[in-house]
Amino acid sequence: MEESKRDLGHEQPKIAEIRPHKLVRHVPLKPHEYIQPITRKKDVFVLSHVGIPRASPTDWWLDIGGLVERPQRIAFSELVKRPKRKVTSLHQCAGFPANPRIATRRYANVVWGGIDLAAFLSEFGVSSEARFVWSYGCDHGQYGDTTSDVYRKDMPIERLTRGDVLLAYEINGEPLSQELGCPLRLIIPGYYGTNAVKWLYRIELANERAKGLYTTTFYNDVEQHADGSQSSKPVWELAPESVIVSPADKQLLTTDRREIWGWAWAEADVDHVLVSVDGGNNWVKAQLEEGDRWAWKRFHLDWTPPGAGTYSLMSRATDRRGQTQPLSDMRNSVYSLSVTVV
Ligand SMILES: Nc1nc2c(c(=O)[nH]1)N[C@H]1C(S)=C(S)[C@@H](COP(=O)(O)O)O[C@H]1N2
Ligand SMILES: [Mo]
Repeated sequence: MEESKRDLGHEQPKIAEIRPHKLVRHVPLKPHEYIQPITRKKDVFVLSHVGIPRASPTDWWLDIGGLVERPQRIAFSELVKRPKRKVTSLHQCAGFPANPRIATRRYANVVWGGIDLAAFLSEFGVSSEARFVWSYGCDHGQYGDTTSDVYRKDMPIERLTRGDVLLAYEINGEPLSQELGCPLRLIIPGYYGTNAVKWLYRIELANERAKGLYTTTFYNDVEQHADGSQSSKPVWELAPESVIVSPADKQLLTTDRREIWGWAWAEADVDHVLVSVDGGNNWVKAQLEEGDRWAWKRFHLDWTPPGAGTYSLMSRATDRRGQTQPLSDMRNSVYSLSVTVV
C-alpha cells in the first residue's frame, strides 16, 4: 500500500509545512443555505485526507512526464502566462472512500479559472499509447492506518476530448486559498471532487490505471451484475443528484401557495427532477431551468399545502442516460426533509 517517494522517483516542490497534518473536513453550509447560484469561496467545503500543504506560487512548478515526446518542467510563473479559461462547474465530494453508501452532501457550484489541459498537453507530444492521465499532489502522511507519500489520481484520456478540463489556479476570480489547493489543482468538470488533485506538481501520461491508495484501493465502487458477477468502477463521473434548498428542514409554513426549489446536477446532464410532498408516494415533475453545461441547474415547483400537518418533501433527479437517484443507501440517494404546516 505504501507508495514511497523513491519508488515514484519524482522530485516534489518544496513546501513550508503541512498544517494541520491530519484529515481536514469542513462543510460550512447546510442544504437550505445554498441560496446563491455561485457558492462563495469562503463557503466551499474543504476535504483533505492528510492535511494542508503550505506552498508558495513562487517556488511552484508542474512536471509533464510519462508517455510524451518532450517531458518538461514548467514554472508556475510561466504556466499562468498561457490563455486563461473559466468554467463553472459543480464540485462535489464523493463521501467516505470506504463507504460510498452514505450521502455526505458536500458540494458547491463555483467558477474555476485556469488553463485548458488538452491544449496544454499538445505542447508536449502525447504518445498515441497514452490511455490515462495521472496527476500528483504533494501532500503526504497518515490516512487511516496507511501512509502515503503522494496524493495520486488518474482519469481516462478520453475525458479530455469532451473539453473543459483545467489546470486551475483561480476560484470565482480569486486565487485559490491554501485549503483549496494553492498554487495549482486539476479540475475535471463532471467528475467527483476526489479527482480534482490539489497542490498539483506532476502530470503523467500512462497506458494503464495508476495503482495506489486513492486510485485502486479506495474510490472504487463494487458493481453487482445480473449474472451474479462483480466488477469495480472508479469513482469518476457524478451520478445524478438533487437537493431542496427551500423550504428548509423543520421549517414552519402556512397554507399559502409557495415555491419548492433546489439544485440538481449529473455528469450526463439532468434530464428531469421529480418532487414529492408525501414521503415518496406521489411524484410531480418540477420545472428545470437552463444552466451551464457542468453547473447545477435550478428546479422549482409551486405548492399550496392542502392543510395543517407534517409533510415529507423529497426531490429525485434523473440524468440523460436514464440513471435515477436511489431512494436510500447510496452517496447520491434522495434528500428528504420535513415541514410542518400550521
Ligand atoms: N492533493 C490532494 N488533492 C485532493 C484531496 C487530497 O486529500 N489531496 N482531496 C480530494 C477530495 S476527496 C475532494 S472531495 C476535493 C475537495 O476539494 P476542496 O477541499 O477544494 O473542496 O479535493 C480532492 N483533491
Ligand atoms: Mo472527497
